Amino acid sequence: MFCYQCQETAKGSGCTMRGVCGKTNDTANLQDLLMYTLKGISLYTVKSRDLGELNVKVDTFIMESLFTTITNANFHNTTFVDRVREGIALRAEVKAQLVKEGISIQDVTHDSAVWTGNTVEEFEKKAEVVGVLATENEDVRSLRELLTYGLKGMAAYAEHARNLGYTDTTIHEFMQKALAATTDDTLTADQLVGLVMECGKFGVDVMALLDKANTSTYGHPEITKVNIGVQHKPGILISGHDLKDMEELLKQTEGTGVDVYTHSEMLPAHYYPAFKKYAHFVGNYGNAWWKQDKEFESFNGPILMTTNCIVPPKDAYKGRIYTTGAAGFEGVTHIPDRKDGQTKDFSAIIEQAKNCPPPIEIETGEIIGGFAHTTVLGLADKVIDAVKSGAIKRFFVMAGCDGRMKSRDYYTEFANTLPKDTVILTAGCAKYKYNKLDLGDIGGIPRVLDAGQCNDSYSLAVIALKLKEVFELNDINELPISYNIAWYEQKAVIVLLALLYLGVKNIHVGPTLPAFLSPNVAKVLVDTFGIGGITNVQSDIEMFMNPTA
Ligand code: SF4
Ligand code: SF3
Repeated sequence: MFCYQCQETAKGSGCTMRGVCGKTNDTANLQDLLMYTLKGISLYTVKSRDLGELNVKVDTFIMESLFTTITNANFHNTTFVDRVREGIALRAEVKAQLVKEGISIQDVTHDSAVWTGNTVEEFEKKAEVVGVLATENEDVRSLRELLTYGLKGMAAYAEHARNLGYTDTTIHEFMQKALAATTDDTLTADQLVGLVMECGKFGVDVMALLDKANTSTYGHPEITKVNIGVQHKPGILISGHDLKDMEELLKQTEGTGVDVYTHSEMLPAHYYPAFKKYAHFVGNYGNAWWKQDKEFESFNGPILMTTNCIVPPKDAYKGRIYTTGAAGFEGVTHIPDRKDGQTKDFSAIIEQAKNCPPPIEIETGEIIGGFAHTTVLGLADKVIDAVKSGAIKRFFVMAGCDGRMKSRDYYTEFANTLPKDTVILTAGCAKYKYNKLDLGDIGGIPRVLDAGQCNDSYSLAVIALKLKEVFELNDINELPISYNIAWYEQKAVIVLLALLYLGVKNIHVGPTLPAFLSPNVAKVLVDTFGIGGITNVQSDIEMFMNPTA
């Protein structure tokens, strides 16, 4: 195996024996083979978007498959074996349809489009030669993987939107064009950079689509205080990012005597008006994903993982973990997808919960959130006055992911050390590094404004664009906003590419720069966009507070 798609990759260069995330050699290889299969299918589908229902079938398959390969989403080998088989069959179907329609496929000769296999042994053998390192030139490899990881993030957001009935076929068309492009040895580095930028454009589109899906379905997030203590009834903990699963779980648990708590990236569900009517939706339990192996045991009840991030479960609570959607883990019960417009069936989880003791309290108090674009723009006058009067000197976008590395304590210290006339704009699980600190407020505006999940970084971009308009600036970079983003997995990659596409410069990314950026590709990002890493809190704050110095 060779995997370097996340921030915690071994030695900052690549996992080769077993993932730091717990992904085994065989799972990693099967994921590589699935990616290869998706590329092969795309080499055919780029020929035509006029295949009717078959295009929809391929769009769905590719989107869901990409999502399963995201860090910490799915560790279940059977999922990947089944998907590779399904992919090969789908590829044959597309091929046959193209031939039937008189579209020439003679130039489709890349191995990913023509290889075949059926047994697990054949798959394992093939997987060994189609991974990331199969691209020998390190700059081409770097650009191909940067693009691919952007697509994985895009696929995750597209799937959440799809689950709420929102799709945009141009996003799928781009995913397939980009996947096919990663097999093309004739593309120059400039052309690949062009595709990476285009990926950012579709990153904006997909986050806007998901924002529309979420807010049209569940209302606009409102300022909300969320209890982080516990109640006295048995509970179900729901984690991940999928709001449709959240809704169905709340409906099915109503009146059962079981409470529902959010975990990690599901916390922002509390901000949506549609979920506030449920009296048994009682709070948030625990912190960011990586602490789950310490916190799930004391929750006592069942835990539903709707997406990433799963940490390989300990025996102490493995029997209480469930996965659904793109998530999966060997030996853990998987709740099947919706069929024919029916809801998912969470009854097994609810039945188990009824027989569990209530959660053990691990902290008390409240956290506040719900500062998505409508809320913040609703406060626009107040915010603008505070900026004009100098009460707010600078905003810090500290969106992204949290992770295990000790070096991430930087973000807690950074938040604590920032001058008191600054405001943090956050989204994603990165917030757990500072959302329980008492950082106070500025004239009633809290100093940490949580817009929501990582995809709600879109809200932060909308706010920035609006402020640019109000202050009549020509360039988004003239705003008193600095970007100090923490990344971990591939959704952070699409968020970053989206910000670059919107013209945001001088974004700092930490705690380390991606291992998949070759020195030359990193140089392009530094020279063109002023991307930088982090150093230490004092120097970085000084640098951010004096941007022209
Ligand atoms: Fe390593 Fe990250 Fe890949 Fe897991 S996802 S194998 S930790 S690089
Ligand atoms: Fe966190 Fe996994 Fe990325 Fe959605 S839950 S931000 S790391």
